[in-house]
Amino acid sequence: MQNLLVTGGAGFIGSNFVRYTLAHTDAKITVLDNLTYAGNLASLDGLPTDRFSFVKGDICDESLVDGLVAAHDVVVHYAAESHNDNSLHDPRPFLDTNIIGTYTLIQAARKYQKRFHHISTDEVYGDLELDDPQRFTENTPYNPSSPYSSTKAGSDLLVRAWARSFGLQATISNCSNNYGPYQHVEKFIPRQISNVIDGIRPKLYGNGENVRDWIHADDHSSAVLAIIDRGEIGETYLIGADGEKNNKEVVQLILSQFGLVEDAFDQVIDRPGHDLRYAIDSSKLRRELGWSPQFSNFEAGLADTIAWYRENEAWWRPQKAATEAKYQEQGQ
Ligand code: NAD
Ligand code: TDX
Repeated sequence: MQNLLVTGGAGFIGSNFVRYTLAHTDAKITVLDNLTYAGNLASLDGLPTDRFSFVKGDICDESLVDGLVAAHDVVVHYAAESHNDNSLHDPRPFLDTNIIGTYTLIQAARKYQKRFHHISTDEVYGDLELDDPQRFTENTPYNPSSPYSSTKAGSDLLVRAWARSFGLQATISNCSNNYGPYQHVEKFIPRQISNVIDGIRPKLYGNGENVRDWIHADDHSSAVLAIIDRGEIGETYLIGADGEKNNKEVVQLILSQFGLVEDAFDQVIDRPGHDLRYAIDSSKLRRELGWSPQFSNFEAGLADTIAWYRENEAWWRPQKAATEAKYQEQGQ
């Protein structure tokens, strides 16, 4: 297979893709990541040195990006500022990394005529009513709500424009909420698991009716590999595993897996502009590329994830106190 340049490969989903791809293909991978608070080299421990290397650097650094893109066959672009709550308090890094960083990468991919895969989110489509029978498809109009999702939407549109105007050899995927090991404790599921481990009650924003469409990170990675391998240039693919659950149900599943009563959670201040529901129709990806998810049982995947956080406290412990202090300041 080929030489892949994976941006953001020290983050949650990027590191999953790196491990998954090294295990399932013979590709060589270089990770480009500037190790923000969300990047963690420990997520890439133990990978084969003859097939994997790491470069610490910023995707906005034109000369660094130019040299790296020139030296690889495919760019897989995961790097982003990824947390909605952070984007509501300090949007600027989201514009820099998500917009200017993507621009810098596609300029280089255009110059050297490299295959480019852009990782994005279902949040670009806005949200759905709880009882809406429609789910998001590749044709749903963009309608992002937060600084995070609007910068991701902007980055998608840049990639589309570069494909149309400059012939960039690009594909885009928009995936739903991922869960699994190595996710930062700022995010919903690891925050609640690590809270319960620490004897803190889980914190539910608002009434907990908001629905997210959960997919295991391994299934996201297998879908991205399928798109790189046999996706059609210029196309967008939605990735999802029919995993809709409301936040209260997820908290109650976590509590029950710890043997705690199901109302042992706190309701805290709601997120401003909080999207109500995401739901993905991934039939294009399944039909055209023959992809299907391997994790069909959310409870079982969640149990594995809980076991991982119990066994790998050394991985998340250094981030926990500062993350909770920040939430406490915000009343969350
Ligand atoms: P994450 O925050 O865990 O990881 C982001 C990584 O990018 C970190 O390693 C960070 O150090 C790196 N990074 C940030 N700014 C950078 C810069 N300027 N230069 C180089 N590296 C930089 O995020 P994640 O949850 O793994 O998300 C990865 C991608 O997947 C993002 O593009 C996100 O929008 C997308 N996505 C995430 C989800 C989800 O549920 N987490 C769902 C759909 C799509
Ligand atoms: O403590 C919490 N309590 C709570 O009720 C936190 C941290 C979150 N929530 C709610 C907000 C959301 O409805 O849980 C849901 C999930 O929250 P996040 O983990 O922050 O994810 P979300 O905002 O849905 O965005 C995620 O999925 C899409 C990723 O962070 C994005 O990067 C991805 O694009």
